[in-house]
Amino acid sequence: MPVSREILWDIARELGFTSMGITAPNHALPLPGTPMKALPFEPRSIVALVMPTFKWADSASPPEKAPEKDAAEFAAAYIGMNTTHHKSGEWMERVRALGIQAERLSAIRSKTAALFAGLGEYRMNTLLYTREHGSYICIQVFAISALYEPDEPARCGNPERADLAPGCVGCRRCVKACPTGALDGKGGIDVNKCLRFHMFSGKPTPVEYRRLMGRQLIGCEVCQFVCPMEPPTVGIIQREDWPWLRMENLLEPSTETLDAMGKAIGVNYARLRRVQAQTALIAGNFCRREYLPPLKRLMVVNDPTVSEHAQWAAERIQYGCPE
Ligand code: B12
Ligand code: SF4
Ligand code: SF4
Repeated sequence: MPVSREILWDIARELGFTSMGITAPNHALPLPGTPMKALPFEPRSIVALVMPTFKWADSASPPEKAPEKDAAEFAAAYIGMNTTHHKSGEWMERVRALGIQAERLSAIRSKTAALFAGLGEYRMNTLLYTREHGSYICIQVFAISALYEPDEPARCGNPERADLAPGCVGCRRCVKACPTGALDGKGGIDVNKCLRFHMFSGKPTPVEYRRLMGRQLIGCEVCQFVCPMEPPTVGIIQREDWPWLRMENLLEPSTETLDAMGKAIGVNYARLRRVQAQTALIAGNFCRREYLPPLKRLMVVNDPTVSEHAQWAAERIQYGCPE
């Protein structure tokens, strides 16, 4: 007996997904420069699942405004993205248990697949907007061996260049608000200018962007939270006083700190040297002399990004802080 589409959706809904769309395998396009993973079966449908993420209740402050609290900061969306990753893994296992082969596709263009699966529209900040949750979503895409009727694509005739959704052309709030001018005002982005691109990249952040990192450990959402098209239904969560976010724990994190971080935002971020590299920039932005001893130790670790960031931070604290 073939498994109906409704059954796949029932499983997704039970796990917390708010939409599911289906498109044809030719709309699963590889990320530029990334070869497509060979699948152990012939994919007959592509399934895109969407789960809402979060905004902080007190709304994200622009990263350059370093507050008094002695802790780093991160975009609340990463909590939701971590949950979505785990829940979509559960979805895959339950679909497999029905006799359908399924594989997660991480190295494909998720927004394009979701556009073709009719799940949302493309806006000038380069994000996909769903009706219910705007761009505060996480998309997960799977290839499956069962054949289903594809959904109607939403405004996406050309996979290389989606049409911009109405309302975007005259607004430009995201373009004006981006601290680095990364958005080109036509729907494209210069990733080398995007702050998020430099966080946790493993490479030194260009000097001109280091102060703009403020106390942000991971994520930038300036071009999202200024957008008037974000619906009020976006999930709101309260910040907590997480010990793993405190500077005293982040500069030289213990295994417990990294474990707690991994549980909250995903193990792929809880990597010692990546954490230290970003935290060194934050320490420089806090401009507190008490960070000099750990920064001096980081200056001599065997990681060129960590040591360069630590050197920059130490010099700033010693000679360049505002009065
Ligand atoms: C690499 C990457 C980044 C890079 C580059 C982002 C970018 N906009 O290219 C960096 C590190 C900067 C980044 C940042 C963020 N990211 Co990111 N990222 C990715 C990743 C892994 C690949 C994206 C990519 O390179 N696609 C390649 C392009 C060619 O494919 P595409 O994006 O599908 O293609 C569409 C557009 O490029 C468009 N297009 C291309 N050129 C042009 C030109 C014009 C004029 C027009 C109109 C359209 C257009 O047409 C295509 C649609 O058909 C995806 C996950 C994935 N596997 O797709 C997440 C993903 C896009 N990121 C996501 C998120 C949430 C973010 C952040 C908000 C996280 C944060 N809070 O910091 C920021 C937002 C920054 C921003 N404004 O984009 C979500 C987006 C959800 C959504 N609502 O769209 C994704 C889908 C992850 C997920 N699992 O949900 N990200
Ligand atoms: S801020 Fe304005 S231009 Fe930018 S994505 Fe939102 S509606 Fe479009
Ligand atoms: S994520 Fe931040 S730096 Fe990147 S485009 Fe948006 S506002 Fe600009």
